[in-house]
Amino acid sequence: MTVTVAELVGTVLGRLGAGHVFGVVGSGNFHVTNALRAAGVPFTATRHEAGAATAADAHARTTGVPAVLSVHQGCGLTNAMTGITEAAKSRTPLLVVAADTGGAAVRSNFRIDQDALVTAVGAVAERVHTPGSALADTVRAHRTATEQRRTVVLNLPLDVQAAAVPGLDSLDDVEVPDLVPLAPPRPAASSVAALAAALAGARRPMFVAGRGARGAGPELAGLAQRCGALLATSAVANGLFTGDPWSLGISGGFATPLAAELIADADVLVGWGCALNMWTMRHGALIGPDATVVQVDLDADALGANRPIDLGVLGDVGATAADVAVALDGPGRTGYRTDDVRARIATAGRWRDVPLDPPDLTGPDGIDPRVLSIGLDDVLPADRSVTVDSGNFMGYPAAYLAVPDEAGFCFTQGFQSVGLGLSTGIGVALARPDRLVVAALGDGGALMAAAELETVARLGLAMVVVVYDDRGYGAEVHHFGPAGDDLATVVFPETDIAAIGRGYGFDAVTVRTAADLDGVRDWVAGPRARPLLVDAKIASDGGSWWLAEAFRGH
Ligand SMILES: Cc1ncc(C[n+]2csc(CCOP(=O)(O)OP(=O)(O)O)c2C)c(N)n1
Repeated sequence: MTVTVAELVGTVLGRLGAGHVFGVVGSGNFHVTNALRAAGVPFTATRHEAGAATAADAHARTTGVPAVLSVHQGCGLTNAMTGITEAAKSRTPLLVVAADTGGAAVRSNFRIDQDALVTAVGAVAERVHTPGSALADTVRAHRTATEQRRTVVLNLPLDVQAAAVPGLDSLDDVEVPDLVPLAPPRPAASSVAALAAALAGARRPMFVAGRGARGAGPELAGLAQRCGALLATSAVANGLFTGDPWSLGISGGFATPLAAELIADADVLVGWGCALNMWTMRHGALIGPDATVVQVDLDADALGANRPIDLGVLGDVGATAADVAVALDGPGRTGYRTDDVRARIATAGRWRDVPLDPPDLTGPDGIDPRVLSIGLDDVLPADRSVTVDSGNFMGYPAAYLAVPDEAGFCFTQGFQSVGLGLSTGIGVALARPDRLVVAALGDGGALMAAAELETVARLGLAMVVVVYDDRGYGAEVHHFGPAGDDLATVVFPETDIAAIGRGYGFDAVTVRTAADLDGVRDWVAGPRARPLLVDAKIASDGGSWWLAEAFRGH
């Protein structure tokens, strides 16, 4: 009896707790993927490696458990590179099991420098070097992914994969080391004292929570209550404070007018696991000229990276919030939490409370995207997860579709790539099968990822795919149109995306007016035996202001 390296690697990753494996299986990753499955890790086949990479990324973000992406050598890996880059930039703990050509196969068609490729995009290149080191190599890759929150590509050369593991007769004899869970790093006592002093002296403290604050909502809400702070999130952390009467929702380009006003008026602004980048701070416009700016982050190089800060605290967000709450002695403070502010948040805290300006644009070209989004928010069940692709349309679902909590929003925008929203929805749907996924896409992103409509239909996922169809690359149309540029490269004839959806096995509704949302209502009320595609033909908004804002940074 022998055990191959491929069998060992899959088994070890399964025993180490991989959550789910996504991939496109070819000869090079066939055995290792089956070993993962045999070790109890569920496998999902997508129709393109790009879809597998992003579904794995979204699954890991939603569950907090590292996911696995399995790809063929060479072209399987290159097909997955955009999703791998997104995961690497977003510090997703993701393990990519990548077949690689054998060391002597120097003329193989599949041969590329896989280490250089993945290193170039910010992932960590790891390798199973020899049959004898396979266990240690695999454990090391897993530790880097989980403990350092990195996207790690574990290259598996075909010759090493096929070799027998020396001295191992049965997979039952594999001794996988127990990994010691690491406590979240606590901040220095001097940093805790300095932040407590800043908050004690604040009249209008404001907390903006980012990706690094996910999971620490209760600690932050508790501290905010003690010091009288208002709460907001970056787009990626949307949902963290859902239901809190002092929450302003998303800070930045998607912020409501009230949120923007109150954030800009803060005298102490604390970014918790939040980069305070151009998106979240509107190029700094949301930071008052005299505001004291504090940043709390696990990574030293994140502190002050985008905006000048007055205080940087190195530490885990939850641990820091808990320690500062202890240091803030005495009775709780009113701070920003006045009756007036509370009443204003209650009446104008959500985008749907803000009167449409300009008024409803619904006309011959289609439905106003705001009216569409508000209508969908009304019709679709509240127990939902929302994923959003990139494009001019992207603020509408982010701003108007309420989410129940932070797991209810997954925003794969670290690389700002069009085409990831649908596969993000697949990963989230498998991570949270109890919820309906609403995947909001532009027509560009929808058609770029269309192959994964088959995956959604085949798996029978509880999903509504909403396509904001403006018959073109709206972001470009609105950016270049006003200057009189030739737009022939970025406009397209109308496509019957509903018919495409039906072809893949979806129910589908074409929406041109608010009345057409009855078709969505009927689907929600029915058995929902098949996923739904909403092909919304939208009227032009003349260019969304958050995108105009973003282009200032290009
Ligand atoms: C992979 C990729 N290619 C190109 C771009 C540049 N780009 C940004 S937005 C956009 C248009 C997207 O069109 P669509 O999905 O229909 O959304 P819309 O802007 O029309 O709302 C393009 C091509 C990008 N961000 N990512």
